[in-house]
Amino acid sequence: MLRFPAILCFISIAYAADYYYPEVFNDPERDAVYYDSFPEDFIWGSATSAYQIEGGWDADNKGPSIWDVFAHTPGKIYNDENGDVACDSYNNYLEDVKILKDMNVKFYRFSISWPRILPSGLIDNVNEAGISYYSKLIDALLDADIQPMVTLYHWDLPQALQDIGGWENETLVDIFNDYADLCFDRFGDRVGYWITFNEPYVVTWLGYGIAVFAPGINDPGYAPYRAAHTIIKAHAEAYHTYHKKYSYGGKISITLSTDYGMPEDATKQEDVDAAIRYMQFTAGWYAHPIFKGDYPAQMRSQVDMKSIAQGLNESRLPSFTDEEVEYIKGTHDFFGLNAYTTTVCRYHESPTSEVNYESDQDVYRFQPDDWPKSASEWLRPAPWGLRELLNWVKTEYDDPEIFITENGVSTPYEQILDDSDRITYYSAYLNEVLKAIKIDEVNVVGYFAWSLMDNFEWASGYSQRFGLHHVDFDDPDRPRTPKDSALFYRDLIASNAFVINSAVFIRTSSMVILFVFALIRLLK
Ligand code: PNW
Repeated sequence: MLRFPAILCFISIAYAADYYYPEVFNDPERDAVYYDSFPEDFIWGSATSAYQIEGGWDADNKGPSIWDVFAHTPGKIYNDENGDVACDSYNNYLEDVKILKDMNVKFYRFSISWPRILPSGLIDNVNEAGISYYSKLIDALLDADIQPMVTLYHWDLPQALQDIGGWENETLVDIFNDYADLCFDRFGDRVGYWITFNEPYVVTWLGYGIAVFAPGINDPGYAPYRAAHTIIKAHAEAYHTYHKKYSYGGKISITLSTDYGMPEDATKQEDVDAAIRYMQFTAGWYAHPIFKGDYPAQMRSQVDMKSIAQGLNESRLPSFTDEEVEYIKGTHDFFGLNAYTTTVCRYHESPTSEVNYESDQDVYRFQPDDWPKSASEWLRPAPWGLRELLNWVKTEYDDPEIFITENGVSTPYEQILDDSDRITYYSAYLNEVLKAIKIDEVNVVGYFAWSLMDNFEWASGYSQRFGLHHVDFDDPDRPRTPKDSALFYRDLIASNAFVINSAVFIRTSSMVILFVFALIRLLK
């Protein structure tokens, strides 16, 4: 007699909530869809980067970048594809502005190709044709009532600067500053938001550690640390230049990335520590110096300890002088965060013989097989991880203003316009952003969907599509067509909320009534 009402109770609870990935993520406490609105002034945007969309790789005196050289090297990119033409945004930028406008986004994050405006990387030879391209793009955006957020470095270093050692050469601090200064000078009156570097962790690890990205250096124990050290100083110098030399009143910061590191066994302190250490080695590597003045203590001790054990007479992780610490500390006006996925972390002691940035962490990482997939091997949707990550940033970096400067998911080349899996991803992730804002009081002020349109996905070429808009790469005009997800995003921006629909409302309320009745029966 007791059983029937008990079962009814259970069913009513299970069906009262809504889930985006009901088969895997169905914890009512953690995963149930949350209905509420975003703050009124919440910033909605979409993002791209120069090499991934522009094409025009040698147009109008542009110099070659490390990505031009890397992609032109056989065997580096899926199918030997490259960004020579990409979405041809060099010619189609008005089309880009139009599709942004159609979605009603108020912000567009794009990047400037350094060698397009400084072909050799140096300030002594400004390419006015390149300046004019970005100037026209910015004007077109402003005319359409869209604010630009400009990334100065989204990975396409002038090849001439790689020829002198790239980010391993400290002279790039001043050379980058000259480039940044030029951009502030020419565009600063019209650009309110600047990002110095996009995801330096990916630049240094994939580019200098394991050679899967340009410049293709394979030096996993040393080069990433050296390159990162230069990048952090270059960031700080550009930050100071922007605020000291100009008084535009805009904001400038850096965009960092990490997956949310989840301990495999939350009851084991060593797994909890491993997960934190992983995030310190990725985002914290840069965020700690910039927000707190120096590398994370755990990173310092791990790399120092390993270096000593390896018989080296100095740590592979360089040090900042006291003066540098002071100069770097506080060079942020917001926290730019790119977030795509979650990773499970387990403590694992790596052998001392491995002279390698990943081994330095003593962490083994994986993603469970039952998590949903995407077209990218590294990217499995696990939306609750974004809320956790936002809370981590809030706690670790003293409650900064946060822009999610990238978030999105890939689908295979073949899939065309009906991208319901992308809609599920965006719904799930944005719902977690909403929970972080409303329930946890994390100061997330804006969100940029990656990406405005399908584009050159680095070493994966065109095989993985991240776009809200489909691009036909077989057509010389590279026509853009909104996918279902673009329409979804447009509607979400218009409502600025997760609104409960009538079907869900009826189901939820009937489940509540059922629950109350079943409970009364049960208690009788
Ligand atoms: C970011 N990984 O890169 C970049 O900022 C974008 O340019 C890129 O298109 C986007 O994410 C999607 O990949 C990443 O292998 C590239 O872990 C690779 C990885 C992570 C981020």
